[in-house]
Amino acid sequence: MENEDKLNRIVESRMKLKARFEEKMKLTPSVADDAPKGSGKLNRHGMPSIPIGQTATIKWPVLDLGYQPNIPLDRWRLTIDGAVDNPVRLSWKELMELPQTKDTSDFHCVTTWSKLDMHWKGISLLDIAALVHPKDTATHIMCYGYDTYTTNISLEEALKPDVLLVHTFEGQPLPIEHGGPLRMITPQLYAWKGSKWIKRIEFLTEDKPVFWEDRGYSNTAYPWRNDRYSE
Ligand SMILES: Nc1nc2c(c(=O)[nH]1)N[C@H]1C(S)=C(S)[C@@H](COP(=O)(O)O)O[C@H]1N2
Ligand SMILES: [Mo]
Repeated sequence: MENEDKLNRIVESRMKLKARFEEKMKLTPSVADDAPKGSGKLNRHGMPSIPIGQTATIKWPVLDLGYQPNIPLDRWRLTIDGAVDNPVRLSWKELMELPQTKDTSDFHCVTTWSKLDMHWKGISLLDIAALVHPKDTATHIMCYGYDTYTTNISLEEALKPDVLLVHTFEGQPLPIEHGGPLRMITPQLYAWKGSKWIKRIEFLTEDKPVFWEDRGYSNTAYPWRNDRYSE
C-alpha cells in the first residue's frame, strides 16, 4: 500500500514536470532543428541516424578515466539531492521498486563512433525527478560517478523520455566496464553527458560546466550540429 501511494505520487509529479518543461523542451536542438546534420534513415526522434562526422560501430568501445570502480550491490547507494523538496538516498532494492522503463536508443561518442539500436532497461530520469520534486528554481543537474567523474545537463534535456539510469543492456546486467551497476544514458546528446557508475545526482539552480566541459568540450554537446568543442 505504501509503495502504491509512492507510485501514485510519482505519476502525478511526473505529469506536472512534463507540463513545466514542455515549452523549453520544444526549443532544444533535437526537437527544434529543421535541418539536423547527418546521414542514414531517420531515427526514432526524427533525426538522421548517423550524426555528422560519426561512424557506426558494432563493438562497444570503453571510454573512462582509467579506473573502473566495482561497487557491490549491498553497498551501492544513489544520492539525489540539491534543489529538491524530497532528497533521497536509494539502496539497490529501493531503486528497483521504482517504475522500470525499457527503451531502444543510439549512443554517440564525441570521438566519432556511434552505436545504434541498443536495448536498455532502467529508471527514467523523469521518474527520479518526480520522486524528489525539484524546486521551481531548479534548472540543471550535476551527475557524479564513483570514479570521480562529473557532468552537467539542463533539465529540458535530462527530462526527455529516453534519458535513463540503466542497469540492464540486451537483457543482461550492465557490465562494469560500461558503468554497471548503474549509469545514465543521453541518446540525444554526446555520450559523455551520461555518467557511468553514477552515485549522485544534484539538482542545481544554475548551470555549472565541469570535467569535459572545462577541458574544451562543448557545454551543449548536440550531435546533429557537430557541437563537439567550445568556441
Ligand atoms: N563516470 C564516468 N562516466 C563516463 C565517462 C567516464 O570516464 N567516467 N566517460 C564518458 C564518455 S567520454 C563516454 S563516450 C561514455 C562511454 O561509455 P562506454 O565506456 O560505456 O562506451 O561514458 C561517459 N561517461
Ligand atoms: Mo566520449
